[in-house]
Amino acid sequence: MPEYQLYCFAQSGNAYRAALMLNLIGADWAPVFVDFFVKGEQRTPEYRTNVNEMGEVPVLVHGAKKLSQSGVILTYLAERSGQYLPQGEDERLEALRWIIFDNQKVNGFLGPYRFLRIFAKPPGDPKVLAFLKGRIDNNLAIVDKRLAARPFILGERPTIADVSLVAYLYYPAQEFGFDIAAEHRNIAAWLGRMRALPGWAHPYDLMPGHPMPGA
Ligand SMILES: N[C@@H](CCC(=O)N[C@@H](CS)C(=O)NCC(=O)O)C(=O)O
Repeated sequence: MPEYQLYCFAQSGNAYRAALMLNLIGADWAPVFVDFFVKGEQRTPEYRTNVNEMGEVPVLVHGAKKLSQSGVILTYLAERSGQYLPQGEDERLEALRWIIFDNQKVNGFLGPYRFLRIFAKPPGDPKVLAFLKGRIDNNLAIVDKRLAARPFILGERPTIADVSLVAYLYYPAQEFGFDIAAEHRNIAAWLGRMRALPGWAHPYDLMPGHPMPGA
């Protein structure tokens, strides 16, 4: 059995953070498919009792440990492997600051926006989508500005702050209805730098469930 198991599915950018990190550190891991779209498995009482009381992916299993929240998983893997690890108190706090901003305001809006656009039946209310799009544009611009002055979020080296922030950014532009890389040149260059890291793989190649049945 592989050392790590990751509950995930291909369309989840939240899970991609953890899957990508496992690949980047060269971990021995295997995905455990969660049928989010057809069975809503993450909402079942069994899942909430046995896997994650929060009813979410990703969940990382490592021996007796079962971790959820991608920021926690990234921290755990960075500390265990010594890779993508922020160094010293200032960097640790800075990484946490960007991971929280990402979870709440960057990919935290981008994920639901894409979900409401292409997966929800019926699709989301246009007013809700317009609200989210305004926040997304604003927050991506903040990340783009940050990356104008440095190659990675904390500086010269990639850390878990970068692995967190790429969550939804490699999914195809047509899934969002706008092209993030074309609209944000510094983000585009940074996504290229992240893509060049040994172990990088696209979310649709890394996690099971793509294409969706019937798609
Ligand atoms: N902040 C969490 C977000 C996790 C999350 O929202 N995952 C979604 C899938 S992309 C989920 O499982 N949602 C449960 C549901 O909608 O029922 C993290 O970073 O791990």
